[in-house]
Order: sequence, then C-alpha cells, then structure tokens
Amino acid sequence: MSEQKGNGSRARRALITGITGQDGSYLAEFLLGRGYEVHGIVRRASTFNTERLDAIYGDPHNQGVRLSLHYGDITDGAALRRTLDRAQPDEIYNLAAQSHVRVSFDQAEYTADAVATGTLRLLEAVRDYSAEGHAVRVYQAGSSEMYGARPPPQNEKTAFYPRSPYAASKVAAHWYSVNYREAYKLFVCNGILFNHESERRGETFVTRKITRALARIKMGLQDTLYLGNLTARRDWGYAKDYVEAMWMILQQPEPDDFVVATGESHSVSEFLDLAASYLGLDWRKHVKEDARYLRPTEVDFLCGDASKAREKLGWTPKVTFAQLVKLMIEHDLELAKQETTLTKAGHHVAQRGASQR
Ligand code: NDP
Ligand code: GDR
Repeated sequence: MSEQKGNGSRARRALITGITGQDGSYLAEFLLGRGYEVHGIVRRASTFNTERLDAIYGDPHNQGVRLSLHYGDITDGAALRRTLDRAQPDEIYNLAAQSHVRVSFDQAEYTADAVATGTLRLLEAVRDYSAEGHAVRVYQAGSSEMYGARPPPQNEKTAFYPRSPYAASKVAAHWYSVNYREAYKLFVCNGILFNHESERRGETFVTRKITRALARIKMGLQDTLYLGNLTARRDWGYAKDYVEAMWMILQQPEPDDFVVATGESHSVSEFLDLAASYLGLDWRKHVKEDARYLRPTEVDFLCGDASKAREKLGWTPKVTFAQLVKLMIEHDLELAKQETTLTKAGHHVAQRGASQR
C-alpha cells in the first residue's frame, strides 16, 4: 500500500488511545499497513497488557520501528498533553474506555471519568495542540449503546436514549466532540459503531464468552456456561471491517458523524444456535442462567442503518454473521485443543479470568 504523507514529507502519524484493546490492535495493524507511524497509549499494569500487539511490536532499539508505545491514561491530562507533544500526530483515534456495559453499573464514576471526562480531557489537549498550528483530525469511538431504548433501525438521526452509565458517558463524549467541532473548528468525527467482534474480543463479552466456553465444552474441558439475558438482539459485525471504517471517516473532506453497522440483527440465543451447530453441540444442555449477568436496564434491540456510511464513505461490511461466528469458533476450538494437549500431558491449565466472567 502507498505510504500516507503527514506534515511535510514525513509519514503520517496516528495516535491511538486504547491501542491494547480489540479495536486498537486491529487499527494499529491497518495503519502500519498503510505506511503510518503509529503511537499508542498504554496503561501501566502489573501484568503485560500488550498481548494483542505482540505480532506488530518491534524492539524500539531496532531501526525502522514504526510502532511506539507511551505510558499514559485517559484520566491523566498531563500525560495526554505530553504524549501529543512527543508523538506529533496528524490523526488521533480515541478508543480508550471502560467498555463493559454491565461493569459500568458497578463502576459508574470511573466509567464516566474514563469515557466522558476522558474524551473531554483529550479534546482540551487537542484544542491547545491545534492552536499551536498542528492540523489534526480526531476520531471519537461512539457506540450503538447510545441509542439504548430507541427501536430499530437506528441511524444518525435517531435520538439517543442511553440505558447504562457507559452509554450515558458515551453520549456525553459524543456531544463534547460535536461541541469542540463547532466551537473551535476542530476536525472531530464521531463513529457510532454497532457491536463488532473477533477472535481478539475480550472474553467477558457475550460472543467471545460463548465461543470460548462451547469450544471447551466440546473438548470436555468444562460442562456449563452461565449467561444472562438470551433474548437481547444485537447487530454484530467483524472488528477488522470496522477499524477500516474509522480510518475512512477521518479521510473525509469535512468532519462528520457516521453509523457503522451490518443492518442485520440476531439474538444471543441465535448466536448460541449457530456457534453450537458448528461444533455439533446442543447448547441447551449446557447453558444455565445466572442473574449476575443481567443488567438493571437492558438494551433489547439494536439494528443499525449504515446507509450514510455506504453512500458517503463507500464502506460496506465484508464478513457476514455466519462467517464471524465460524471464525471465532475455529479460533477458540484451536485454543481448547491446545489446552487439552497440555492437560493430557499432565500440565495444569488455569482458566484465565475465572472470577471475572
Ligand atoms: P476493549 O475493551 O477491547 O479495549 C479498551 C481499550 O481502552 C484497552 O486498550 C484498554 O486498556 C483501554 N483503556 C481502558 N481504560 C483506560 C484508561 N483509563 N486509560 C487509557 N486506556 C484505557 O474495547 P474495544 O476495542 O472493543 O472498543 C474500542 C472502543 O470502541 C471503546 O471506546 C469502546 O467503548 C468502543 N466501542 C466498541 C464497540 C465494540 O463492539 N467493540 C462498539 C462501539 C464502541 P487495557 O488493555 O489496559 O485494559
Ligand atoms: P454490549 O455487549 O453490552 O452490547 O456492549 P455484551 O457482549 O457485553 O452484551 C451483549 C448482550 O448479551 C447479553 N448477555 C450477556 N452479556 C455478557 N457480557 N455476559 C453474559 O453472560 C451475557 N448473557 C447475556 C447482554 O445482556 C447484552 O444484551 C458491547 C461493548 O463492546 C460496548 O463497549 C459497545 O459500545 C457495544 O457493544 C456496542
């Protein structure tokens, strides 16, 4: 692919907050593939949290490394400003978030600090960075959760009705972004993305929780999967398709907001049906309800209308629902087989994050 040029003749530079997450890792790969120099903000943790970046991480001591990681946190404004100074980005993708809807009911204040105020902190830093003469474009990771209780199909004209502290915080971040665009003429765009999944999806989100557990059940490594509401409907796409849409949104001549979705919706039980059918399992023999996974207020039915993205960006999803479920099952069956091999050889395999499912 041709190299994108930034200020002068240097390669274009992107800064990604949330680079260690599902989307951040795919976006970093995509941008590196387009010739970008990529900078990412990483939180200090007591364990490694850069697993999703292993394939693209290069030793910074080596020459020609185009991925740089900076310690920081979306709740730390000084570090954000310092990172802007160091990275000198042409494009910023704000993906950092406490992104789990159920957890946002338990950690409401922190969720608001990271998701809503975190976006405001970043926009304030960008406002000053821009005033220093830098031409910069900002992508804000909005969510279909912002529509909450509104009936489908949801598009850019649908009014928001958030149903969780997470969703309310994303609505605030959306409007901060619109306001900074209008008040300071900043190039800020909101992507309103519907659910997107992958083999890198966090294991506490329902799709990955299902594919991990059913594959382990198939291999005889566990017997039961505890879930919450099986009737909720989601518009599920493939994360790799969606990070491309993020980039396309920032390449437009004028800043604007876009819904990104497949236009097809399935219930959690339909996801179970398909995933189990690939494995020849009857999930009803293994799934039990656990009220712990229910939400105080649920979002029942999301189905996006992405006609604006199709018409203006030329974006359409490539991977279908059936292909998505299949690729996740195949990936997690391979993981379960690796666990089986180790177990048979007498090794103890701890189930990761057992208490957080
Ligand atoms: P993940 O949960 O996989 O990744 C979230 C990222 O944010 C991680 O890199 C995480 O770091 C980082 N992060 C969390 N808290 C902070 C903080 N305080 N400071 C800095 N970084 C932080 O999310 P996704 O990749 O799935 O989603 C990316 C973004 O898109 C999020 O904003 C999410 O809310 C939004 N979104 C996602 C959709 C989806 O279906 N996936 C749909 C619509 C919107 P760490 O690895 O250290 O935890
Ligand atoms: P969501 O994704 O809330 O849509 O947010 P999640 O996969 O967590 O839930 C989808 C639906 O499945 C139901 N559900 C369960 N969910 C989880 N996590 N665990 C369970 O055991 C379970 N059982 C049933 C839920 O009630 C819900 O209806 C995701 C996140 O990525 C957000 O950051 C993003 O903004 C939105 O997608 C779009």
